[in-house]
Amino acid sequence: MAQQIAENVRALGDSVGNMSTNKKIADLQRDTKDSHTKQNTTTDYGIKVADLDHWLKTADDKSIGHHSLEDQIARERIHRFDHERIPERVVHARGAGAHGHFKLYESLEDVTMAPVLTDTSRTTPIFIRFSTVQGSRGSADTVRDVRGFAVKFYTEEGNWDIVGNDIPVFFIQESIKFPDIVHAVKPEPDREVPQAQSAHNNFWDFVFMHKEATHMFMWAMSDRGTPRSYRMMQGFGVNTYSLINAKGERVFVKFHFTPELGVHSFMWDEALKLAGQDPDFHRKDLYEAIDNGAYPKWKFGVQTIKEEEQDKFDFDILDATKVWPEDMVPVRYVGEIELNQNVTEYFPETEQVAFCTSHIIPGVDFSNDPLLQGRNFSYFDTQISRLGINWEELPINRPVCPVMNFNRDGQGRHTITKGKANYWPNRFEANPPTKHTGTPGGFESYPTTNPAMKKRMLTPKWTDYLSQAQLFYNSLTKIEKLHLTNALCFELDHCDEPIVYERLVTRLTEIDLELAQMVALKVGAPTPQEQTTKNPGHKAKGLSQFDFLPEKPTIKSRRIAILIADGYDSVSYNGIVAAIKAQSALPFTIAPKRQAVKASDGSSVTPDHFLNGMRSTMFDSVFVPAGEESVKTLMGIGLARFYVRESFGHLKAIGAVGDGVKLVEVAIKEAEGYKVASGDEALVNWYGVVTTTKPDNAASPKGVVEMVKDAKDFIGNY
Ligand code: HDD
Repeated sequence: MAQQIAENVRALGDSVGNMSTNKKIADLQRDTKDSHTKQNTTTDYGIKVADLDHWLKTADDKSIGHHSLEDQIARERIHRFDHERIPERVVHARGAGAHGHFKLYESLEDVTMAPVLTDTSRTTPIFIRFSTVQGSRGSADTVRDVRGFAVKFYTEEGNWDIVGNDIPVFFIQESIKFPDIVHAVKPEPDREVPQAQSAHNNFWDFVFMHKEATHMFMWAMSDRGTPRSYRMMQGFGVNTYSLINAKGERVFVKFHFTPELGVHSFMWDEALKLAGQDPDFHRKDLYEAIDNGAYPKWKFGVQTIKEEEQDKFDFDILDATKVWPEDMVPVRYVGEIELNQNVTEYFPETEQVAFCTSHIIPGVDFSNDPLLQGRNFSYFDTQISRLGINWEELPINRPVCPVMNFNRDGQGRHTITKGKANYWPNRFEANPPTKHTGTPGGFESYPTTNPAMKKRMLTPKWTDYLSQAQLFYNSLTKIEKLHLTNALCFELDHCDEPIVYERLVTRLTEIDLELAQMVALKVGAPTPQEQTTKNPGHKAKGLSQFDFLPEKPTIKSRRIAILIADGYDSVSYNGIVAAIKAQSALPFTIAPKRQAVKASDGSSVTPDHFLNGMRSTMFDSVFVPAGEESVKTLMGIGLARFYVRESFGHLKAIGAVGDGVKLVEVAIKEAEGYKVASGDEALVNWYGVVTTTKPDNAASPKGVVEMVKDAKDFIGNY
């Protein structure tokens, strides 16, 4: 089945992987070898090995005696194994990565001289690593957390890294506080709990004590904290960088990546269950989509502000706890990234890839964003403890353009450099610097003037901590607000020190009284009576994720469960499978058993999974084909009824044909007002994870939004 799906989707493929011409993939071939060959095993120093099963020891036919330390082959294997682990990343330890490319379709030469952003004929190889922040390397994918979105562009002018997140703002303004926020969110030091959760005293204590974190925690508690897929979330560079054009002029810039499939999230209940049912859900989802030819794509855009306009905003444009509202500074979309090749081996690629915010190219420069300035120190530094000083020679990290420097030695040095010139200047005039010519040559920092006073401070503009937290909350739809409220209730309920949840409720009272009252009720804090800071009710576009539904509704790459049992109707079953494939989505047959299931006409199919093997949470949608006997069997199985009811509770599209409708009706009968779609038209109108059994409601993004609004009471009570 999986192979059929892959072929089907590939045949339909609307995108060309361009793998053969990807310069980075070609570069990695230098270090890639195939282990599935008949080549004999050797030791690490190359001799062939005669026995891989026994340690050299004294032995005769009756008994075995002492092991011999002499066995250099056994010792080499154990030594090698003992040192396989390297320190995991101090944050963002759990991640998944893939290769792809960046294509520019509109030149940005008015604002930058970087050819990767001006030359529309170029295709630039990229590697992206997505991650969670809090959990360890072995933690679950679907937990509530910020997601990392780190992009390495292998440009002809050197590597350029945008080390971003799926949320456009950050918890703190100054990087000196980074160890505190990370200590506070990570497991508490006495018992090392909780894992991959922000729902604990230390985190909420920290964010209360840092009012500047309010905006970011509102984002993290919104549905952005539980993405449906890495492929369905936005990416933001977060920090303010600069772009420099050929005339030497500067603009400030923020980078954006917006997914072609739209922004979609799990409901909290789904995310919670999936963390147990399949901790690798996001990792597998990325792999599965790329493997099936459904290549994830994002539009790449920039927001720019001219130097002379930098002071015209209420906030400081260098403050990473603030967005630049899109109504004030529109996003200019100029290119596209696509991921089209999975990694060959996780460790040398996804684990050893190392990003640095300081990796910029001529035409891009930093700003005085205090968070960015600190990050520029931290990333290089952390790679040294993780990978050693020669980490930039590792295959995944080395640039595709020539590298020449005076580096020598250090642990794990690979390059062998001929000649005597290991310093500059030298008598051979070897490896001179490149003059900066206005077009990209040698990197030169943009010249700026700075205040003369040396002080530990920020200016008063940085102390407005609440306006954008209010702006964000005001801009959400009702259902998003409800989800955010529920998330805060869950998190604060996990805090057992009253000072923590009571104080946090007072902070919420500065954002929205109703929100604060609801949370107080659920978490056991005193109910606040009045809003303590005025909320002027401003809204902005680009904050609600409903502003990022796909331009064309699509079910491409969505996973659809088809429930059958013996006696199913092969016509409706085959029909739905074909229709799903025709939409480049993935059908999975689920039955009470995994052995062949017989149709009423005598044909049969082997299911992909049995009911308990893959629960409804693993799918975006459920369909029940016709077949009297099949449906009767399913109706008699509690888990089958629960499958449909749980999907309904998670607002997934549910479709049924013929007798299949009975199962759907039985399963969701307690939710009055929802009609069950029947007939072939149901599929045609299935768009997205949040839809209804009413086909006409689900036919457009607007319909989806309306439906979500309609359904809010049901979700609220779920
Ligand atoms: Fe960071 C990793 C994103 C602030 C210090 N960070 C890391 C990764 C991402 C981010 C996506 C994982 C990269 C990968 O996949 O290998 N970090 C951010 C964003 C921030 C941010 C969007 C706010 C704008 N980070 C930040 C600060 C500091 C760090 C203020 C320290 C001063 N971050 C690190 C680090 C990590 C890291 C300790 C751990 C592993 C690594 O760098 O390579 O250096």
